[in-house]
Amino acid sequence: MDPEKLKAEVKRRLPEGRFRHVLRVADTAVEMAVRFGADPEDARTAALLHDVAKAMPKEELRELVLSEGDPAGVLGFHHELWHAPAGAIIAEREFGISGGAVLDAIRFHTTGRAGMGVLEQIIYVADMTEPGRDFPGAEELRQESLQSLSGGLTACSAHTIRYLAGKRAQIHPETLACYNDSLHRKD
Ligand code: DGI
Ligand code: FE
Ligand code: FE
Repeated sequence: MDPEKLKAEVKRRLPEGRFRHVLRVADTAVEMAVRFGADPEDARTAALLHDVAKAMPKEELRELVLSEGDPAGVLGFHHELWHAPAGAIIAEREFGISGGAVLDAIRFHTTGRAGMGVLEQIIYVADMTEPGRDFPGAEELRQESLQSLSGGLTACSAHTIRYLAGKRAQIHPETLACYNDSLHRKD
């Protein structure tokens, strides 16, 4: 789909602030795609759609995820995790996206997972390091991600795990698997 049409359709589905985050993730992901050798147009498409389900009511998200049988097992975890697999389903069914890598990048952008492809890693890291992110430590994550993609992946997943453990939140097994896997990647 033409990026301008895609943007207009995503804008319609999201509050203004969330839409601006999506645009910053797209710019960051395109830059990273050029640097780390992914297709920039796939990076833009995946980034523009990564949070497409973010504003949907919880019950609709549950129904969508259930319609595919919840293969990643997110429904037993915090509902914050549901918009990622739901977004991949919407990207496929409503936006006609068929590239498996783009759909996987959307599907795993919140938890990550072991064995992520380059595009998946880029969307995961770009989401946490886009220039609007101003949580403590965000600048360090940006610096690490400029140096290496696997270093950025380790830094971002470690940050998320610390943050979740700090508030005694449950950590999804794929979030931990993403961190463990990132440690023995080389790029
Ligand atoms: O949608 P965004 O806000 O742009 O970012 P996101 O989709 O990466 O993450 C949404 C939230 O999900 C974020 O606050 C961190 C949280 N999260 C990531 N992994 C886990 C998690 N929350 C729980 N409970 N468990 C996880 O494993
Ligand atoms: Fe998200
Ligand atoms: Fe996001």
